[in-house]
Amino acid sequence: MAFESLASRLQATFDKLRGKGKVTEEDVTKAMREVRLALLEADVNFKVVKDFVARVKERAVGQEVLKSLTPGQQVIKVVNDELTELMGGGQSKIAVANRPPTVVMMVGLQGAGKTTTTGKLANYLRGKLNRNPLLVACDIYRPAAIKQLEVLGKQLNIPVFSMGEQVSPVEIAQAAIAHAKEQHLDYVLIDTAGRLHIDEALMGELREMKEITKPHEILLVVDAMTGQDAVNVAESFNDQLSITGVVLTKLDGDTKGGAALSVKAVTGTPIKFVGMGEKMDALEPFHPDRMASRILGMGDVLTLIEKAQMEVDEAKAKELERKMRHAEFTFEDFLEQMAHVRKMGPLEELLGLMPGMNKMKGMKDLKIDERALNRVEAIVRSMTTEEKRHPEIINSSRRKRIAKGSGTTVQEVNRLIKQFEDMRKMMKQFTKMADKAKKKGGGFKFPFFS
Ligand SMILES: Nc1nc2c(ncn2[C@@H]2O[C@H](COP(=O)(O)OP(=O)(O)OP(=O)(O)O)[C@@H](O)[C@H]2O)c(=O)[nH]1
Ligand SMILES: [Mg+2]
Repeated sequence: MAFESLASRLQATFDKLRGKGKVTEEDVTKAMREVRLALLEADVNFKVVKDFVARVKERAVGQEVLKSLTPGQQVIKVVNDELTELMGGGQSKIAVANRPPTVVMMVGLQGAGKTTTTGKLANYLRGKLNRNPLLVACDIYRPAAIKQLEVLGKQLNIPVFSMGEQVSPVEIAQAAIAHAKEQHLDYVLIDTAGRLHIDEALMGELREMKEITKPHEILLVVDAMTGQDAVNVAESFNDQLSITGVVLTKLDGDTKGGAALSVKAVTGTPIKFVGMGEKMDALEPFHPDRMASRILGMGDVLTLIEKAQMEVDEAKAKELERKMRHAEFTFEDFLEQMAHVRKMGPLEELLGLMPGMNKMKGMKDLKIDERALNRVEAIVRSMTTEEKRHPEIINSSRRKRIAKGSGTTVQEVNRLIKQFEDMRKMMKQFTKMADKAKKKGGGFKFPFFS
């Protein structure tokens, strides 16, 4: 996980403060020394660290903290606020033109993830913002670059505009914008060529494209894994092009995180999105506040809630709760739940978002066995509708058939049915306890839904 070592160092520092009834200036100084080292080690820009620590210290040592009731907590809050501020404060959204189409230029060094991000962004715009994007192939230099974008377009079912390799990128971009107007497409995403280093030829071409197409947004794509270099690259691109936003890719890798923390402070340009993987749905809007609390180990509860809400609609959840209470939960519901869980993303990732989870011993190495899940699902899918609704009818010959149909063993089928029955029993018991407590006027809460 990205930020892992920074997060654990900061958390260790603050664990010492958290318990304190009183925090002295010396405590703060000591903690800040540790914070400073942790940030530097995470590859955060030197000057950014210096300013950051100075700001936190000033606020933390001030009256505001020392007179408060839980000073330890207050210091952590100051750090949280300042970290959030460092990354841009609020969320910076993608530009929308008053008159469509909104033109977005994607720029960056070779291999940063421009083309992939262009595809992801189109997918995001259509899926989350209900827009009609057009992908534009302006990388005429790298062999197969056009093809790469066309493949993504096909996969996403989003149109791709290309004119081959003989027409200049600027002309292609112009023609694409005209085409988008004609077709009433509202976003034009221009994928440009990358270079190994920042060179005059590349910048000249990008400046010309900017001049002529007047983009509403110039998104610089940088690879988070490159640490300080990412920030230097951002600075140069910003000097030359006045970029409007940054997309930080490969945050799913184990980057130390320095780039995410320095980019805004150094360039004045906010991070708008982060790339969390190679797949087309692995692009997330960047929320500085959530990232800060994630680094400080408060868990990205908001992201978690949002993910869950997106997938499970409330009425369904209510119905499910009712079923659980009355132990009417069937294997059909079970399948549906599993589909929801899967849609929310890899289980390890979800667990990582829960407060405290990333701190638990062994969590780092925990790999939820997706294969075991697949087998469970196969078993349930091999049941007839009747069996799914009334598991009690599944006798031994049916078990054999289910095992065969799902490519598993009778033992596995037995185990699953046993677990399922146990769960139903448990549900019944909780319901009884809840009813009793209610009669007594007690405050018992159903454990799964509070
Ligand atoms: N893990 C991970 N890989 C990514 C991410 N974004 C891009 N990649 C991978 O990075 C590699 C390069 O991505 P491209 O999109 O081709 O990069 P580019 O900037 O267009 O490269 P050029 O066109 O050669 O300049 C590909 O293998 C992508 O799958 C990300 O967020 N996470
Ligand atoms: Mg590319």
